[in-house]
Order: sequence, then structure tokens, then C-alpha cells
Amino acid sequence: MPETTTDPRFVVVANRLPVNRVTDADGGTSWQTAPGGLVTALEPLMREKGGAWIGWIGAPDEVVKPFRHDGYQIVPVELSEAEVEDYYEGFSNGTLWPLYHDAVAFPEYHREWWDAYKQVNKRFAEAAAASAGHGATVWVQDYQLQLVPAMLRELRPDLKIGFFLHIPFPPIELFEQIPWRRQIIEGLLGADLVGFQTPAGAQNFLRLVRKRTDNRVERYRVFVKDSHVCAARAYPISIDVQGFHDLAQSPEVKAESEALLEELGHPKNILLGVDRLDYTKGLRQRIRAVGELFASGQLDPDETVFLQVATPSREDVEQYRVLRDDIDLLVGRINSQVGGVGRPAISYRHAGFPRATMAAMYRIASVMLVTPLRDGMNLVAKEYIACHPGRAGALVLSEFAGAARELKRAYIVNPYDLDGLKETIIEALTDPYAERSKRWRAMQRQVWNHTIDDWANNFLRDLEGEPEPEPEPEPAEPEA
Ligand code: ADQ
Repeated sequence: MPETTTDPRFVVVANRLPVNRVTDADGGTSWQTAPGGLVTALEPLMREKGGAWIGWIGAPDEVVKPFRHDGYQIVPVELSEAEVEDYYEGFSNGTLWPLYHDAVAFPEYHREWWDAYKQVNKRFAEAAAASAGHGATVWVQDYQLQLVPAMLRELRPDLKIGFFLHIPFPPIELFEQIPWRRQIIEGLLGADLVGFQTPAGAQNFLRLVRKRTDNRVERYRVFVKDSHVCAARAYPISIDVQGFHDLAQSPEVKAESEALLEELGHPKNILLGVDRLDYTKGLRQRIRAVGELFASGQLDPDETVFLQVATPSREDVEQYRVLRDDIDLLVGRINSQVGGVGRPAISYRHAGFPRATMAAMYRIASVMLVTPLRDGMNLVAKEYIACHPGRAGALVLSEFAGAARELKRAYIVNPYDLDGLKETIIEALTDPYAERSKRWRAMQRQVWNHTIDDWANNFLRDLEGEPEPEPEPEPAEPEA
């Protein structure tokens, strides 16, 4: 067991590593930091404290030795092709993902998926145990690794173990479907601190612990029998607000947004949707609602374009292939029925884009549509607020996104209510400037005052702090 002072004091354990392999001009390969808020927030801490990041490289059956990258250690964990199918596509994305998102798709339970999940979680726990210095802090990320905290505590009781769940934690009535529910609860309780996106997630977890275990629970703390105290609290994640803002102000992004406007034919209004192509994101409902507004004439395709981009996602999972075909059909049908002069009413792009292009889109969107059926947080909503340059952007936001708890001055909708959704889109488009700008200022204040750095610092302060601080008062409601 490594115990020297040079061993990492801060270890992140996540399904994926924060690097992508790139092929250089001379045919060799190197590693590039993958863009993303989590990496941006944690990298400085890793460099400062001496860190290691444990994760999968994203390709099956490959052995990559640990290496140093940008001042910290990268520790690859191998997955076989069968494990990718059973642990990742299977139990993580075919069981947990739909179940934790209100079962909006049918969660499947297969014993071989569960076996692979346990086996892979064990491998991650062992890798973390072998890497962390004595008394180090280990921060485990997300639903793919819920068994790691307890497995790791067993191997290394000297560590401080944190866990953050990026997706919702479901109501217990849903969670209880899982045949292996006890092991998952115990897995999470192995942490000293379990973070959720919202207080509702933390409450669901604590209710479950009360009902299904005989540990004593006091407010947000679980006194795990003969062991330690596990706290469960909300830490709403955010984005690198300044980074997004600066990017959107850059001459390159301004030029790109001009080119995009030109390409779209300089419409008066642009409605924008930006999502991973996922059945939780409410794309079917959103596209149908906008389609009906075009068909009824409430939106004029000569004036308004709906730009929807959807990043390809989990294409090896059947439900995602079906969704992709459904959306293609739906968009095709609407565009063949309604259309502006020389351009489709819905400009649909099934592709991933560089961050700069995303920022260019956020710049030109008059109304941003974020209407998931359920979402842990939804960072797109916050990115739009950081990037849009005007003083009166408008955000239509699902009440079922974690972000709705913070962005109370968005145009809040129930995405299942198509008529309500249609009315709210029209309201957001046609509200007077004064109303939109009042809402906009309140949302900007919220986003600028709660950045990804605050998120990471608050979590780590509570994890490492002795004694554990009392909860802070709720942030004041943004002014109306
Ligand atoms: P996601 O479900 O992936 O994240 P979200 O929070 O919206 O959802 O983040 C998506 C990210 O992908 C954003 O940064 C966005 O800019 C980017 N993106 C989307 N479409 C893109 C495209 N076409 N091209 C390039 N980039 C694109 C999970 C949870 C969320 C939670 C986050 C963080 O499901 O609820 O907010 O983790 O905790």
C-alpha cells in the first residue's frame, strides 16, 4: 500500500478518463484533455495536491499503462468488450439510467449485467486503493460506480471518500424495484459524503436509508453501524461561467455566429435546442410542440427557425437507435408540411460540435428550449445564460430539470403538457422586453454567483472539513 508523501493526496474516480487519444500528423498518438466542466474544475486541484484520475479510456480490451498528463497521474482501468456491454451499456445505461430518470424508458434487470457491474466496480475500487496516498481524499463520480465507496473503505479505511451523483436519485418507490437495492445502498453508504444535484435527491436517499437499513439517521447524517458517519447533501453542479462568457465574446465566436445567422437566412427569431440525443431530454415532446405551432400558424416559418442540435449518444443501446429514427421521421414530417422560403422550419443537426460553435449558437438564440422529462441538472441552461450577449434572452425550462430549482425566473414548463409547452414558448417569444430582461437579470445573477469552482470547493470543504460544518442557509430567492 503506497504511503509516501509523493503518492496522490487527491484521487478522482470516474467511468471515463479526462483525456482523449489523438493521432498526430506523424501517425503517433498522444493524449489531449477532454473538454468539460468537471475536468476544468478539478485539474487545478489535482496539480496543486498531487492527484490521480482513475477511469476507462473509452475503448474495450486495451491495456494502457498509467502516465502523467498536465501535472497529474492518469490511471487507466481496462474493460473487456463483454464488460462494456454488460456493465456500461447494460446495467449502467439499460437499468440505472432509465430507472433513475423516473423510468421514462423501461429499465431492464439482468443478473449478468449486475455481475459485471459488481466486477467492474471492484476493479475501480482496487485501482483507487492502489493509487491513493495515506489519508488521501478520493472523489468517486456518478451512477456507474455506486459500489466503489464501500469497496474502497473496506480496502483503505484511512481514506476520505466522497461520492457525487450527476443524475437524479429516484423516489424510493422506483428505487425499490432493483433486485440488488441493498448492495447499492450499502455501496453509497461507504462514503463520508454523498452529494446530489438537489435536496430532493438527498431526501430520497435518506428516506430509503431509513426504510431499508437499521442505521440511525439524524437530519442529513447517517450513523453507519460500527463504522463512520455518512452525510447526504445537495451540491448543485455548475459550469465555468467566466470561461463560457469569454469564449462567447471572442472575435472567432462572433464571426461564427454571423456565419450561422447567414446560413439560417437571418430569421427574426431563433428557437434553440441543444442536447445529447437521449430519451430523457424530451425531444419528441419539444419537436411536436414546435411543429404544431408552425402548423397552426402561431409561428411563421418565414420569421422563425427552430435550430435543434443533438449529439449522437450511446448508439449501441437499442432504445437510443429507436429514438434517433423517431426524431429523424418527426423532423422530416414537420419540415415537409411547413417550411419557410428556401429553408426548413426545423434545422436539425445530428452531430457533436466544438464548444466555440455551441457558444455561437447560444449567442444567436432568442429563446432556448431546455425541456427534459427528467434531468439531474442540465448544464445547457446555464451555458446559454453565460454565453448569450443580449439583456433579454429567454429560457424555457422544464420543471423536472435540477436547474429549475435555481433558475426560478426561467419560463418554467411541464414538458408532458404539450399545450402548456406551446403557450409558454409563445409567451417567451412575445413577452415585452422589460419582462424578459427582468427574468434574465435574475438568472444571470444566479449563474454568476454559483460556478463550477464553488461546487467543487463546497463539496471538498464539507468532505475534508473537521468537524463537519452546519448546513448553510438556503440562498435567497433571486429578486423578481
Ligand atoms: P448530460 O446528460 O450529458 O449530463 P447536460 O448537463 O445538459 O447533460 O450536459 C451536456 C453537455 O454536452 C453540455 O456541456 C453541452 O454543451 C454539451 N453538448 C450537448 N449537445 C452538444 C453538441 N451537439 N455538440 C457538442 N456539445 C454538446 C449529466 C446529467 C446532467 C448534469 C450533468 C453534469 O444528465 O443532468 O447536468 O451530467 O452533472
